[in-house]
Amino acid sequence: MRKQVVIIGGGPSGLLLAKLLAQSDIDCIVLEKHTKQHVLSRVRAGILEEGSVRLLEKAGVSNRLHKEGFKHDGIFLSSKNASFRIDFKKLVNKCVTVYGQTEITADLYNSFEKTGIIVNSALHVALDDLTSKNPKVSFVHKNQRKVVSCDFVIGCDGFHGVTRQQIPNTHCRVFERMYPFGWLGVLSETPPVSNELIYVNHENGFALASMRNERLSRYYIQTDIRDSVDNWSDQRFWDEIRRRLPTEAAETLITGSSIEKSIATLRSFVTEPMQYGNLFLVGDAAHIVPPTGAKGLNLAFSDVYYLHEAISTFYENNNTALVDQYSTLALKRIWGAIRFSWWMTMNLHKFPEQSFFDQRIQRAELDHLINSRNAQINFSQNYVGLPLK
Ligand code: FAS
Ligand code: PHB
Repeated sequence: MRKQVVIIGGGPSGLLLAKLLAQSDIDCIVLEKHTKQHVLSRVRAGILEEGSVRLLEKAGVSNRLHKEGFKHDGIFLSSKNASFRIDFKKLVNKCVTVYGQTEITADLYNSFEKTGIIVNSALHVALDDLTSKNPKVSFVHKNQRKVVSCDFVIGCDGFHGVTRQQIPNTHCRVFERMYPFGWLGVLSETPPVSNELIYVNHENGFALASMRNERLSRYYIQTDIRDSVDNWSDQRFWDEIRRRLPTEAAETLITGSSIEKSIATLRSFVTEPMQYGNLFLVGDAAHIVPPTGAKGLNLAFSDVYYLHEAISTFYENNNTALVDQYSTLALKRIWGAIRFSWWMTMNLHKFPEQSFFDQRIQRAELDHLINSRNAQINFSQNYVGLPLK
């Protein structure tokens, strides 16, 4: 088989890139190791920056998003039971949209129906000749081994995928920080406790009240890094998040059975560069942020924006400038989001063995944000999404 572009990974970044490339009449294929049902069973991100919404509109998959998504003009920060609202609309005239990653992935899958572009259950993907002009990707599908030669191989296979491993250690450098705690996330068919997100810095640890729609709530609490979902009955979870939420929210919290419950580890991770020969890394395959800043999915989409621009320019004008510059361009914005996600994580969580000095610095950081309009403008610019250009 011959394709212009082979994309490894049928998560949100792989599907969105394939959609945009197909719109540019670029012949591509997506190789996803799991079934569509498995991919759509994941519950992950919930917040879209304006740039991500524009990109989904450009891809022609934003109808349901505009019908069912919720625009949010601000968020609440709560510490020592006092809540403070940061008004993005007033400060930077922008907003974010609440619309689950699961729904985005479903909208993208549905837009590919019967095109044959997405191959699910594509197993044992292997890459060869990445530094040649004719890289090859082999995989097993329905017990048949297939080989695709192409111009570009795109790694959209997430943090645990195979593509990042193809870059020799001599050609890349990893920057990583693990955080000494996890996030226990619960999805429940209950009305959200607030009409905007509440981020909580509490003496027991971080908490976040979010949502998917008027009937579906998403909550998170910071847990010990060694904790297990088995230790958390629904009742224990609701009792703890009620302790951490500000009084008014705690008193109006409506609880119910969890329909999804999982613990995610938190890390900051970047691999540089994000390309090797004709292999290009996108999204979680290249970088990971702690979900505190709601950046993971949005960063994956900004990589898609840069790479689609680069590849479509290459085929239109036989110009490799943007392709050669992809990693440099993408990393500038990535490090801005890595910094913001790190800052939010460092100042909203309880760190084991935190010194009194560090506790006071956390308080001083939050006080500065609450008392400085410039700090709120800077916070808002980061939360709604840094410019793509
Ligand atoms: P993904 O990991 O979504 O997709 C990669 C795809 O590649 C998967 O479908 C996988 O099956 C496939 N794949 C892997 N190896 C393969 C192989 N060898 N061959 C073929 N296919 C292969 N972000 C937020 O903004 N907010 C959040 O609250 C949030 N919560 C998260 C919770 C969890 C538990 C996790 C893991 C991530 C969370 N994220 C969150 C980040 C998340 O949303 C990612 O940023 C987003 O999924 C990135 O999308 P992709 O880069 O497409 O990677
Ligand atoms: C979510 O709704 O899943 C969510 C929202 C904001 C975050 C992280 C997760 O920072």
